[in-house]
Amino acid sequence: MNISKKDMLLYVVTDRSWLGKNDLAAQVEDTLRAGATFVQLREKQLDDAAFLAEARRIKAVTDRYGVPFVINDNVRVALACGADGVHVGQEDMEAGDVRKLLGPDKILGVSAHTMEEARLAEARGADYLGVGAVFSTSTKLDVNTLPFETLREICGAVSIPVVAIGGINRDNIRKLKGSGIGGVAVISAIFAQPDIYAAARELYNLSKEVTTA
Ligand code: 3NM
Repeated sequence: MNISKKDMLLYVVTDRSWLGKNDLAAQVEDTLRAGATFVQLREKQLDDAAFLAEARRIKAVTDRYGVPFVINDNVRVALACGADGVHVGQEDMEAGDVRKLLGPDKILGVSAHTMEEARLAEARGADYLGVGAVFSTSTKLDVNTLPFETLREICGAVSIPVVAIGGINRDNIRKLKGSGIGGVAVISAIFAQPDIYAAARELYNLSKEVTTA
């Protein structure tokens, strides 16, 4: 699927760690009301049946808003729920294998942390790249932070959109200005906040500022 740079503007990645008694689909809807342009369901603990049930609930919401919906690292769940695609990391299934399973029309997103990974992912059929960690993060422990210059070089070297990820919040997002990213992918600066709508709305407005610079 052809993904445009503007689809990356505010890319939300779900996380149930802060959910408590709240409902993830309702939280995702709050981000969509605030302007989120892309949703990734990321579940590291659920079995396939629970993952699929949650995926169906979230997809019903993203469909209503006409926003692309991808599943993190689980092609079976993505195909079963009819998601728009899959996002894989470097430690997950290899991008070319995922593309074969998905076919040409679904969205394939790939995480890249170096220029080499970025070029390879594009060659293997990625539609967009998640590049990070641009700032230090405690949400994912096995990632290093990447210099601004590397982010800028990757954006200039590939012809698919790039979304920055890792530790992005209202205080540091402006530092990404001039990098060439299409937008920001965010977990804790949205889902760990008491007011999800307000947090997402602020980041949406800030991302517009940063990406039109
Ligand atoms: N991937 P937060 S950083 C899921 O660098 C993920 O590839 C990263 O969460 C990468 O917005 C990251 O809370 C965590 O920092 C992002």
